[in-house]
Amino acid sequence: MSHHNLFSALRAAFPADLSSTAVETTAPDGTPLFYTWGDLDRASARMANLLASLKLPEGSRVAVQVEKSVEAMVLYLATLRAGYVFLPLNTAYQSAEIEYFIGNAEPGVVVCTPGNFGWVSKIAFNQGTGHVFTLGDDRTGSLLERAAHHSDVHQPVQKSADDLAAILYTSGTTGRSKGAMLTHGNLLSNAVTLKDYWGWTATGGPDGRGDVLIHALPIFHVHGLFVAIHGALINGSKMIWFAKFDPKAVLAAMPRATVFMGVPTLYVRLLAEAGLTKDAAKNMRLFIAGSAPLLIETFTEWQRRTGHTILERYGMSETIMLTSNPYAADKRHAGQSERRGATVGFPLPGVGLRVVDDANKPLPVGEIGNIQVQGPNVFKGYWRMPEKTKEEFTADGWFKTGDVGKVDERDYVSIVGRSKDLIISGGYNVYPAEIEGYINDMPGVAESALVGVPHPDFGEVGVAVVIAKPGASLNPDAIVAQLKSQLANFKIPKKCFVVPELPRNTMGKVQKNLLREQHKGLFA
Ligand code: MCA
Ligand code: AMP
Repeated sequence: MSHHNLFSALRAAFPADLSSTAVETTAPDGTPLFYTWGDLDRASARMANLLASLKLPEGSRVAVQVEKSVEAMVLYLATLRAGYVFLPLNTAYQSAEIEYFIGNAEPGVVVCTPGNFGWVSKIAFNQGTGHVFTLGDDRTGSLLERAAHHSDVHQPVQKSADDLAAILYTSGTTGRSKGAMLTHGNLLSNAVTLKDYWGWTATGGPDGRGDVLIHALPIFHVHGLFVAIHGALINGSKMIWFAKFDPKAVLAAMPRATVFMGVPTLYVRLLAEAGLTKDAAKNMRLFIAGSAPLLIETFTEWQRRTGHTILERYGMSETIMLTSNPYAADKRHAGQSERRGATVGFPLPGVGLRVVDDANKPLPVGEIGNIQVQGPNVFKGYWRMPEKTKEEFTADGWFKTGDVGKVDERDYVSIVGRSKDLIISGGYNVYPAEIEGYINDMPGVAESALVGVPHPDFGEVGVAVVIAKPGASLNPDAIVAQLKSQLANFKIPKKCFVVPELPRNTMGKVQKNLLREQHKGLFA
């Protein structure tokens, strides 16, 4: 390949027969839809030609907040193809959140749902964005109308491995979200590594045409957008595509599929289905979990019910995938092939991982410390935050993950905690500092603390503990109601308490561990 545009690598893996089905899905009205590989190629060419016609400056960002659809994936491919930078946004984000992202990233193009055009376009035009298109989940909107006027042939723009392909916002422990800049080289190297490590096969499988992926995750984060979509495309594998996760629909698709990827909550919800049996899962080759810790109970119960051992892996927005349990015997680690629950496996080929103390000194096997990583998958830095980027790397070039863990004598990595104050709820990250900031701004609030407590469905959820100013009286329901009007729904604390004081250590620091302990049984 003469250039490093990720789209070109994905396109090169499309099967020779472009008339075969690449994606099978259902329209919002229930109509079955089939997209061939040729459809993906032509539709992404049309959109890429539309983007090219806008004459945007090189490196322009295309910010996208739309419902999941195959056209939304095509927009991602078209952005790569046209050489611009894709910036996906969670559909749950509300106006203040969107205003920040658009203000910070200064996209040249914004694509939103038809229903949100009013408020999103106002924010975008106010911040200097030149073009706002709409895209509905039912193939409506100005993006497709405009793209239809363009040619369905397009030559992918030349890109070097170091050129930006995407920016993924990931919240900071203090202050606002940071845009993790991922390059064509980061994404491609990780996709190629995973294709091999997870044993993707282009032949065999249920219809004689290789692996078939059940895609049931949102496409605005690493897991659904990169790991899943790249995984299928770079192997020329068909996807059975769901706009929303529905355990019954996923179960029904298993006999026609071979690979499934999910956050732990999806596995918990599938386990609640009586139809999840060895027979239902007998055509499946591989179940992959990540984005949050998979409880050993879920791992074991899955084994018992389906006969399959979930492969758990670990990654971050800044690094894409870092470690994985083995799919097959791993020669780098004495041929071990065991997928071990409560571990995230081995560093992927090409990824360096070390566990260090607070002075960045590597720790011996089995000792718990800070996880640091390096490799071709590690991002280029935070968008327009050189100082923050510098802080997150050691002087000798290791990225500080903020995760705490250990490597055992068999080389398996386990994550045992986080040094960053972060709650992972159903696979979405909630940064306490952000929510506390909103609560602290409310009239009558002196201070607040948000802590994560165990939850049977979401793994972990946020609980807010609030202190009133002297003389003020606060209503916990009113606090939650106000947060709901300001923030994405998954960030809303599932419970709020107003109490006289917060536990503090001798330095005056709030002891969140005590609050966590106090409330750990709330949802048991
Ligand atoms: C929905 N709700 C949640 C969450 N999702 N609350 C807490 N945490 C959540 N994750 C709440 C809503 O606020 C709402 O509450 C109620 O549940 C129903 O909302 P709905 O949207 O209908 O929920 P759902 O469709 O059942 O969604 C649950 C879900 C979803 C399918 C588990 O959260 C999901 O798709 N999670 C996957 C996230 C993901 O892909 N993460 C990968 C990140 P109310 O009614 O009160 O408003 S990538 C990553 O982390 C790294 C790099 C990696 O390693 O992969
Ligand atoms: P994000 O900011 O969305 O990229 O989330 C990345 C974080 O998710 C990591 O730093 C980990 O804390 C967490 N994570 C991802 N995969 C796993 C896993 N398999 N086990 C535990 N934590 C995980």
